Amino acid sequence: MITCPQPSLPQDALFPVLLTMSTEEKTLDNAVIEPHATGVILDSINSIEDLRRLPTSDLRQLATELRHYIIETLSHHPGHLASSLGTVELTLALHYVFNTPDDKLIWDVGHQAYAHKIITGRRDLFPTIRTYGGLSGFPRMDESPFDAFGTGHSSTSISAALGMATASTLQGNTRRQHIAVIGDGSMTGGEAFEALNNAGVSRANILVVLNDNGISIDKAVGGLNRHLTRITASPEYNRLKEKVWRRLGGDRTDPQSRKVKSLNFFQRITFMAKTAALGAPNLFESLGFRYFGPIDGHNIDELVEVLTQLKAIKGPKLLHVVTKKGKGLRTAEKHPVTYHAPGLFDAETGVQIKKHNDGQPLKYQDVFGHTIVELAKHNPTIVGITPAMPTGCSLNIMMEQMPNRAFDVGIAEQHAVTFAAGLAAQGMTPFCNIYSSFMQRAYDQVIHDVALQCLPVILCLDRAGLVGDDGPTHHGAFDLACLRPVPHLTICAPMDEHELRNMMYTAQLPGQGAVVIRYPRGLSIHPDWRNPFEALPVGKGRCLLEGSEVAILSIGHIGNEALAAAQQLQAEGLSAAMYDMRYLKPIDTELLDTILQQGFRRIVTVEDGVKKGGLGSAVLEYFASVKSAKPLLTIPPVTVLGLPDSFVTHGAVPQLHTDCRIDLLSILAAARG
Ligand SMILES: Cc1ncc(C[n+]2csc(CCOP(=O)(O)OP(=O)(O)O)c2C)c(N)n1
Repeated sequence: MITCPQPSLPQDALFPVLLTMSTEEKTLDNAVIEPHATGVILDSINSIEDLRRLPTSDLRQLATELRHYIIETLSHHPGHLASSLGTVELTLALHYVFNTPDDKLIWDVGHQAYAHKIITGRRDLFPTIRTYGGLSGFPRMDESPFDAFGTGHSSTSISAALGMATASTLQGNTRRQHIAVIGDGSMTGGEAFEALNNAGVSRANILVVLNDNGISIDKAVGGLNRHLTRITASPEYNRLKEKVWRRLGGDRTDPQSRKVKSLNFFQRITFMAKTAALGAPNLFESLGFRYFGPIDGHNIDELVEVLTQLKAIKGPKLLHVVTKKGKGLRTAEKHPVTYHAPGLFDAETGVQIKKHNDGQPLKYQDVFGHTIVELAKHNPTIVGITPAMPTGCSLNIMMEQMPNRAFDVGIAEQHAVTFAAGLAAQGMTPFCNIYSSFMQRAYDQVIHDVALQCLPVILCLDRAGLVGDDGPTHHGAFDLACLRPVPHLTICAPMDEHELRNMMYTAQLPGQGAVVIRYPRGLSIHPDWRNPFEALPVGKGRCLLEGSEVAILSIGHIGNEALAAAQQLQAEGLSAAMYDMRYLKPIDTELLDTILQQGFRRIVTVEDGVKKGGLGSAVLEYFASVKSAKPLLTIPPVTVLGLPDSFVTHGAVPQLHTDCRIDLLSILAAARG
């Protein structure tokens, strides 16, 4: 781990001021990036000191060059485009004004931090972003001292900033600044509210920068979104703030101004005026934050001015900036959902370069999306739930066709699960679709609100297994191991999309209880995905290839690799059997008994979750119990293949599978012994 440099004293405090922005100013221009933006200034930024040496008048050009570099690079090295384009000016202003890395800058989620990476000494490595051995797509504390906190999952930044601010106080450092940059989508996450609630009554020296682009990955949802829209769109609100300021005769360029000194009085009046204009108190002020804004997050001069002034204000404060997601690339501005992470695209036109999918199987997520609609047409109790990932998990198909029965609840995994439990308690059949790694957030809700209550919630865990470029924050590594000990759960994983459909069909049949179905990111197997539904025998595995010398047992999509290995071994003359266990819980002990009776020389288990606690563990536990009941029975050696007891880096999935020894060659090697 990289240690942070010793803190140095921040610049002298300037003076506090409230700024406002007229609605005219707030209309963001729609300019595309200047076509010939060269990297003259950017090329000269080799350290943060280089940035701080620039005259403010150069920052605008630097922003243009940064945008150009991000667009150009991501056009052939795919990544999170639109969010990072929206924060270019904000990034420059924050680093220009604050004394990073001593001042702590925390990016929520971190998918918008590309400009931050580029100007903090990682410019030349930027083309390696999200590739194996290259830069991470998210801030990582071991990558740079400027990455004050590792992120990837949303809504953590305010908690982390508050923790750091509290530590600074306890350590006698009252000058250090702690800044959390959080999007309006991430602000809907419960943890962000918990942190606001805590920070608002503290004296912690933190600045929350609310980056309001009016959108999450998909359309923003919920009451907070309405509240922010009312603030940013209310001409009355902004006019009133301006009026109060003028009436006080405020001169924000004069730090000695009598009116500036009467800031508290001014703030009180402003607060009352804003409350009257909004018809409700400003949420953040109600929670104890000093609220500033909204200001134009693309006006770098104003950002620098405001941030400079905010530096001098102690205690919890929130600056509301309005930005445009995809800023600078017209197609991305127009289609921010698609351009959140567009894959390859033409840097000049922004047009996506799509691979031809003709004859290819569907993605698992799309099979889920179509299948839930198909099932819901026949079963009126079925509803769909997603915490902010309707496009990612394809629940948007149901949201379009059955808008009353499909719910995007915001970035709120815990709420999503308990909301599902409530629906189930009233006789509905909820399919709650959550990415495997985000489900970790809702572990207690699964235990306490679903399993303990014996409620028939169907949890569909998308992106299970290694997801590739997003890396350790996003790998679905732990679901099998962490859910297996939970009573009352049925846990299964399909080897292909036909199985996924059948598992979904089976799960919604009466009397099934709580069911977890986990499946991976990416393409399924068969071009013809729409098989007729078939009820599966719950807790039963199947033998896909008979053999007598070696048995390979697997669960889920990785079973295709296991099957290929068994077939290759047979072709080589080694009699390998292959079993798709299908269900981790209840595990098919009858099948395991049969496997033991066959007298295999060796058994190999394969899974794309952590080894500790997953399929291999379940098999070993069962074999140990059999052995203790029948001491004379011979148990063959069992090799467990799965993810190691360490976090797996980012990179292409095949490479990561090789590293983790769950690729074809590793399975072959383990089976040969
Ligand atoms: C716990 C968790 N749930 C879901 C996600 C997936 N996710 C990544 S970015 C994002 C949207 C964030 O919206 P916002 O904060 O407004 O930032 P923007 O993308 O608009 O810049 C979501 C839902 C996540 N990273 N973490």
